[in-house]
Amino acid sequence: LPKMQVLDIGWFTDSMREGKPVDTLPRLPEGSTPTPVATVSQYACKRRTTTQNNNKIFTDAFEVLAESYEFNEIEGRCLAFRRAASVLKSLPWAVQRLEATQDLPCLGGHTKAVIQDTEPSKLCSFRRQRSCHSLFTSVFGVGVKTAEKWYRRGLRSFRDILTNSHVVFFPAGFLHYGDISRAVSEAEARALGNIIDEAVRAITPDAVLALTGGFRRGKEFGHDVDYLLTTPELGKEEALLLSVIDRLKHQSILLYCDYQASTLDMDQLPCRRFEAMDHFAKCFLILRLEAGQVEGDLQRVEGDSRSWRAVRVDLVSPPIDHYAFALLGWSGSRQFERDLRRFARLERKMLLDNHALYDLTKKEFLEAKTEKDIFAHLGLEYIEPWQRNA
Ligand code: DCT
Ligand code: MG
Repeated sequence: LPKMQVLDIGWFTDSMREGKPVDTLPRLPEGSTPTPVATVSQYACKRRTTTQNNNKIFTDAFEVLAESYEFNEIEGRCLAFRRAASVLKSLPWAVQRLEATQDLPCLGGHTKAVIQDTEPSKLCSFRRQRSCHSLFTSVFGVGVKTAEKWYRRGLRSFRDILTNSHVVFFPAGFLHYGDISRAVSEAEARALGNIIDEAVRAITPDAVLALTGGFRRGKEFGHDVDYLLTTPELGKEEALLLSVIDRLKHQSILLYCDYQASTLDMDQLPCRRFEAMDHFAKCFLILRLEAGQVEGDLQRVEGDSRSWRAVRVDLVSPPIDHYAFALLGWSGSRQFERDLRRFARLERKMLLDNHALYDLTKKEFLEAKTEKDIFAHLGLEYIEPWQRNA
């Protein structure tokens, strides 16, 4: 399909960003022929979604709403807007008129109302609430629940938080705040990859180090860099992770480390809760990255004369026999993972998580050495990592 002119509601998203009141939304032209829509699956794991988003105006608006519903614990609406955003992200064309969306899955009344005209006043108040939420969750270690608690207590700024005696806050979260709230570029991620790879090789030459998260999906920027680290020797992965952390510490590039030991217990699997953190040994790090190690410039504010910046890095160490599941789980996107699990459960009667795939009918775990094995068990066409930006 030819790429079409996007309906101009740029002023609408700009107003949201600037906090201006939004009174009316432009109506979509009436009486025009609907754009033909190829069959689009309701499951993100059956769609191919690259980083090129042709419907950013709409998906941004949906994501503002999804986030607000998440903060207010209205789960159904939150999910509905996330799914709708995800469907629009997968389209190789720009939505020009409402009628064009009529055959698309996951675009219900509420999402259409946003595209058309009914939700603006809500959007505006959501926007104000959201700016506080985003400010708070931008602090490393502060999640949705904590941000919402602070907001309900009437706290609106960092000053409010730091001066409120009832708030138990995390000093580590404010450590290098300026740096870690700034995006990480692909060049910076590559430089970090070289540093970690060098540390890993010095310890175990046959270790497996794999880039996951947004950068594996081809994103140009991310909020952190995610890696899986393991060894072919089963049971040695946790010791390897600890040695790597130790080496980074001795190189004086480890600025912060939150280590979580493995709590993996096969008897407790399969896990039915999607959002639960997996049980692998892992660490949430802040590393020091020198400008000289990066091709091009460091991402920093103008006037910053330091020769380095701090970057958030996650290192996860699954045992080698869980590697494929961990790789698939940590590669994201979150929406892609959510729908993989939903598809497995509803369409295949299987439970999938970051550790394993369990067949409820056969009552057995299905083995996988690669991601392709997992897609095959699920009877799904293989989707490349760069097509998982759902
Ligand atoms: N993930 C997971 N369990 C968690 C946290 C994350 O399985 N408790 C998965 C989902 C996505 C992936 O790991 C990476 O997480 P993020 O870094 O949060 O997402 P991202 O896609 O890499 O986004 P960004 O580019 O902003 O880092
Ligand atoms: Mg990431």
